[in-house]
Amino acid sequence: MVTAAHSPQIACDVFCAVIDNFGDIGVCWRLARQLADEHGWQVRLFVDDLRAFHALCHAVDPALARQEAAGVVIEHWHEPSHAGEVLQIADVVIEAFGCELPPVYVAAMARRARKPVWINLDYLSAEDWVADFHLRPSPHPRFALVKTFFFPGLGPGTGGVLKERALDAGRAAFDRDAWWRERVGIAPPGPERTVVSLFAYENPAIDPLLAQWRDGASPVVLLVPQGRISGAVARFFGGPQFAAGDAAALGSLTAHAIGFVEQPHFDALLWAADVNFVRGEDSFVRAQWAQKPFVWHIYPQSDDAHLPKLDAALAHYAGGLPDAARESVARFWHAWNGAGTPDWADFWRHRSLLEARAAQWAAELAAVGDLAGNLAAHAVSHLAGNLPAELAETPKTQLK
Ligand code: TRH
Repeated sequence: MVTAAHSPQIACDVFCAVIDNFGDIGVCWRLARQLADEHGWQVRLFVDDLRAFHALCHAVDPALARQEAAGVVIEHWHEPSHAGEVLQIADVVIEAFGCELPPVYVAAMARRARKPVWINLDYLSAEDWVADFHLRPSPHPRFALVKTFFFPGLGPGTGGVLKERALDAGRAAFDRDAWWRERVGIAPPGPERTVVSLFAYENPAIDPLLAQWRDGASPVVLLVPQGRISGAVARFFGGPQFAAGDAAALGSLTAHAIGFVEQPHFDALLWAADVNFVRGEDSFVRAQWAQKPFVWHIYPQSDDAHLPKLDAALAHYAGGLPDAARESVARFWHAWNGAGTPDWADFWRHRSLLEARAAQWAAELAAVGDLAGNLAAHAVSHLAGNLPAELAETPKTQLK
């Protein structure tokens, strides 16, 4: 197999259109940094919404057309036709989530002597069909170009999900005590308290769940990054808002609102909690690497197209649990995604099984390989094949 670890000088352009929230840019930013850091690629990231990006990386200035952060060149993709200040075509072109490349860029790709490797990076789905469609080629209708569909997934035969090489070492070195003092301003809760992190969309199931935590026999400490669920938490406690630095308590429940942090600091929240409520795509993946029990608020799609995806993820992750625990996880996830009322006691009585499964599942998922590494290996092997015979001996830097 061709490995991508020693492929310096590969130029890669990633195009990202922000549809909603932080997931599109969240995935692209993580991938771009990984390709630059771990594979030595020269990466340019074209993004149409720099404000969402700024939330994940404060160094990104929404006013700038071109800038650099974390070793990645960032271009504000301000019009559909914009393709960078100087039209240079990269060796590897990644079009994220079906965003359409500027036509002028595609035409220039077709003129390039050495055709770029063109990848359409799709959204993550754990469904079975993904392995059949992963790496399927799609010839361009007019140009001599082939686009390859690259599907993230949770099972063998898919592109896997993103995982930085240093992630597990960072998790092992995590200083829980320091994190609590710095981020929440208190000492970490003792083992008699269950710490829950809550990153979610607006969700009608939040009220019964908060009430169960309030009325439960064992104390719960809730950490809420400021965002779309904050209003509901504020209403529950009877306050006007629940903004970073706010805290509230009712019965057995204590809640702390914390600020939205830059992306590399997000994992620490998951490591600091006993159970993580996550959403969308990227935080869902990070919760799996955190090796803690977790609950997924999937991104809702029209016609309930997200429900089979939820069940497919459950089949992978919860499939390794004994029947009662598996059914309880499925019930709780379904309720958190609109079908029924969540029953915390029913879910959390399986805590030790869920903790054991979380570690086991992370190992199973790691066997699929890291998405950036899988993508880089695919690109490197295809780049060699794309070299025209008359240029085979030409140094790569002269091919641009
Ligand atoms: O923000 P999201 O809901 O994004 C969604 C999904 O990706 C969905 O699949 C997609 O279709 C839709 O957008 C358009 O959830 P996600 O994917 O978890 O992205 C959130 C990002 O925010 C993730 O990279 C983690 C990051 N984050 C921080 O960097 N700091 C924080 O404090 C928090 C809470 C999150």
